[in-house]
Amino acid sequence: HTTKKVSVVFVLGGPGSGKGTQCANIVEHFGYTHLSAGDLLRAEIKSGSENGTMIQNMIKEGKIVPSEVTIKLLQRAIEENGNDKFLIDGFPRNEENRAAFEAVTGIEPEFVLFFDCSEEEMERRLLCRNQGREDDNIETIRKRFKVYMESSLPVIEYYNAKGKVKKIDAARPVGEVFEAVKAVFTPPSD
Ligand code: UP5
Ligand code: MG
Repeated sequence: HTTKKVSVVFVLGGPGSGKGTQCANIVEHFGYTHLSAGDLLRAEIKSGSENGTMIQNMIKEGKIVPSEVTIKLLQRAIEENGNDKFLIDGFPRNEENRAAFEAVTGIEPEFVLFFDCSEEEMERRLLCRNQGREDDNIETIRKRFKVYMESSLPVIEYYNAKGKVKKIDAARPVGEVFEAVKAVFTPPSD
């Protein structure tokens, strides 16, 4: 188990729903540390690690990287950081990710922030992102949507059944989405 006592929010939603964009805003306003599982995996490819080629191939196919790889990266990032509040963006992506993370780290999320957006809008955003991501082409985007529907949505359903999901309409402009996000992180005043 992770020895540190930490507070974790899972930030979930389809490819292009705005997880990274909104996490940057949350960091600025609420003092969390942002850990994007996808960014950690892409950094692992760049570092030339022994798993790099495997990770690269899986991302190109829109497939979910074996959980022990992703969990190790997340756990290391948590332990190396002085903060005790983390946004974990884009993880867990399937039931096995979820169960393994809980078993290995002993961490349960405070809540799950869920960015709900139509596939049509997500596709539009990904196709005009233009940041050179190898998975932002229409063939891979379709595969990512399929994996999201089949494997990732059930994780959101799991937490929804536990009353832990804060659902945000993410199809609106960035500023409007952040207004809704702020309300989730701001304790009610009386
Ligand atoms: N944009 C954002 N918000 C907008 C708004 N409200 N209105 C208009 N435009 C908006 O946004 C995407 C684009 O849309 C940007 O250009 C942005 O400016 C614009 P972004 O904030 O980047 O969306 P995000 O949800 O973060 O999209 P991303 O593509 O990162 O989501 P994915 O979940 O697909 O990507 P991730 O990096 O998490 O994973 C990539 C791959 O890694 C996976 O497919 C998988 O192969 C692998 N992976 C694992 O195997 N395991 C993991 O645990 C994690 C990843
Ligand atoms: Mg992202």
